[in-house]
Amino acid sequence: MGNGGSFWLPPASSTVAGEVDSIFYFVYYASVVLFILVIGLTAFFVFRYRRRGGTRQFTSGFSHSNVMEVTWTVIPTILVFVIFFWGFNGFLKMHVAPKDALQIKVTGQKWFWSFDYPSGASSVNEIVAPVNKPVELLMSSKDVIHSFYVPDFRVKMDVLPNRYTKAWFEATETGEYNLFCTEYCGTKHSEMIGKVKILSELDYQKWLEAADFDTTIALHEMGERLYKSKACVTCHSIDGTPMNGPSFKGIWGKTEHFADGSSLTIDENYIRESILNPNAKVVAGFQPIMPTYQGILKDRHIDAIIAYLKTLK
Ligand code: HEC
Ligand SMILES: [Cu+2]
Repeated sequence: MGNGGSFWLPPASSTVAGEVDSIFYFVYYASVVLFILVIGLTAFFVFRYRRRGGTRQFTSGFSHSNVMEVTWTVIPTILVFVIFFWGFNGFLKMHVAPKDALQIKVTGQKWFWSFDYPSGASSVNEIVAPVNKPVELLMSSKDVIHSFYVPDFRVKMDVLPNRYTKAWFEATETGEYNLFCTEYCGTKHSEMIGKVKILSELDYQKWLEAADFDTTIALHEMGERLYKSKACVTCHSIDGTPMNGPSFKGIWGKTEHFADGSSLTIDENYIRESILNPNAKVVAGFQPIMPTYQGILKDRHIDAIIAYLKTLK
């Protein structure tokens, strides 16, 4: 046992792993003891009562022994009960996430994993979570059945299409852990391998902030992604058609008129204000239904959206 793992089990790096391992070792050592007892006695009797010399020896008429029958009924029954209640208790613990768990959405599809975080960030093939904090996984599949398995956490749960399944873990150490798909899901099943990256709370927050901000692509492309992923697309078109909100087509530099009769030329500060405090100025002819993105979009995201809006001539 212990964190280095053993011949039988990988390192134990989650809060439930210790108990899973204890039950495993209990069953394992009980089996070893019974194996030695049964095979040992068999071997001993075979030797002790082997045929010797020319004369045949017979035992006296012997039908049964109450003491032995009660013993070999009661002891295994107790063992089975212990394993059942211990295991059932552990099963419940592993299936009911603590109330304050952080929820991460897990999506399996041929042949990779994707993850969505409460902040709106997302990642592919690498699930990032803070240490010493319960994390609940809400899982579904886009195609066939997959299975989410992190050996070091002793967490394993099927991921199904058309249904949500849940699992949870609380990592006890920072580091990187293997994530496997353990349900054969097609030709590249064996390559459906990911990582669980456990960070300190601080690093996790930093990661979240950076996660939504890919530095390998241009700012306006990032803005376009955010336009789609942050649901702007449900209320704002880019082809000039007004929807719940005004279209973004040609928005840059145009003069906007507001419900209170005032007007201004659309610039960076106005867009920033529209995103963080949408009701400060309500565009004439529209309802003040835009949600605030305060706390959801960071400054960098707003920069990206502004860059994108500038491209929509
Ligand atoms: C639920 C619908 C809805 C969503 C989602 C939404 N908006 Fe809006 N938005 C509106 C409405 C309605 C208005 C006009 C009323 C107002 O000014 O509050 C508006 C106005 C705006 C304006 C001012 C437009 C103009 O022509 O003056 C900007 C800029 C804007 N939204 C940006 C965004 C961005 C960026 C997102 C996504 C991060 C977003 N909105 C998501 C409904 C929405
Ligand atoms: Cu799979």
